[in-house]
Amino acid sequence: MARKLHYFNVNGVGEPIRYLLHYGKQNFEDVRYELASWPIKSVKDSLPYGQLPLYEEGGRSLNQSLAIARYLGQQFNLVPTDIWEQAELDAAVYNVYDFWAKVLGWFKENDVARKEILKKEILNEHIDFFFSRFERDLKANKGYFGGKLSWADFVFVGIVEVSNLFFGMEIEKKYPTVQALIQKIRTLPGVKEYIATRKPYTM
Ligand SMILES: N[C@@H](CCC(=O)N[C@@H](CS)C(=O)NCC(=O)O)C(=O)O
Repeated sequence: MARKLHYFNVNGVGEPIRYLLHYGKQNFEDVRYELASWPIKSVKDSLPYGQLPLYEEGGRSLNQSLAIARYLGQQFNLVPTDIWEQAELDAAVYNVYDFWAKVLGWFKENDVARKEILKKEILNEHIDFFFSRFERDLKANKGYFGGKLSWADFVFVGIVEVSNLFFGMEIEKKYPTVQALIQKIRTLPGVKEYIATRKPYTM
């Protein structure tokens, strides 16, 4: 079954999908677009909502990073069978994306003064608000969002990594359980080899 992931040559919301595909030992075409040459009109116009990532499998395609990650999670035994537990993991990734929305707000801001204010808010308030809660939830669940490895852990680590790159920091330093989860994901079979061979991302 031919698989293809279209995303930018960055580690944003598409990187957890790459991790999942490598963890699942899947051959896939990792199609990467350079941000500097975006938009490529013919590609953008062909996307259902004009944005990446787009995942293709067996002649069908799917947009929305979380839908793709959850779908792959199902394939690789990273989604629990209990529907309450599934919903808890959905909540976990939405919590992570609520943090990501703050980071994106900063990233997309063009006004220099306003951008600086948003950065200060993230560094002084939002990181502590969200990460003290992520730390609490992981601690209460054996170091994972769902008590054992799940697709939510992949999404979380991807978002921490890109946020770290944006702000030139290691957010996880103050949060040992978060730090441990990042290490666990980075050393998973498949993910570890992928990280060792990928080109380092820059801002
Ligand atoms: N909710 C979407 C958001 C996708 C999104 O924001 N994609 C950005 C890159 S991370 C994009 O395609 N930007 C280029 C554009 O909008 O032209 C998802 O999670 O997949």
